Amino acid sequence: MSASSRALAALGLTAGLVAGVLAGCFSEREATGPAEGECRFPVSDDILGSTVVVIRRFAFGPAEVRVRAGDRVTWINCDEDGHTSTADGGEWQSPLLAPGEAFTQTFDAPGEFAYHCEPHPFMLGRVIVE
Ligand SMILES: [Cu+2]
Repeated sequence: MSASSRALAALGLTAGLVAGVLAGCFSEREATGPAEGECRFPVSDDILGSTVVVIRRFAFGPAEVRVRAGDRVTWINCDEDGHTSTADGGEWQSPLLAPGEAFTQTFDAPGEFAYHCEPHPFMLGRVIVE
């Protein structure tokens, strides 16, 4: 392994921990919350500063997040299947996220937004913008 690829691996681990910690901050401390440490994402401006929703085991975690107007929410797909973040009311639509892909949406106006996963309509979530 070259020095540069080792550096990239270390960066990926750090990003995974950042995402895990962020997700943990917003979880309800349930035993079923997203596990940490397995999912690695590159550090990006989109993820840093976002409220992170982890997609894992066909569920959004946490299923409900509260943000302030102007904030960003980033969904990261830590699952082994493709998923979307699709607003029930059409306010946003992510592409089909492959494992390891992320999608960021900025919420400018207050409101409550229910969303689901298009291929798996039983996957439900909610973003509350205050
Ligand atoms: Cu899905």
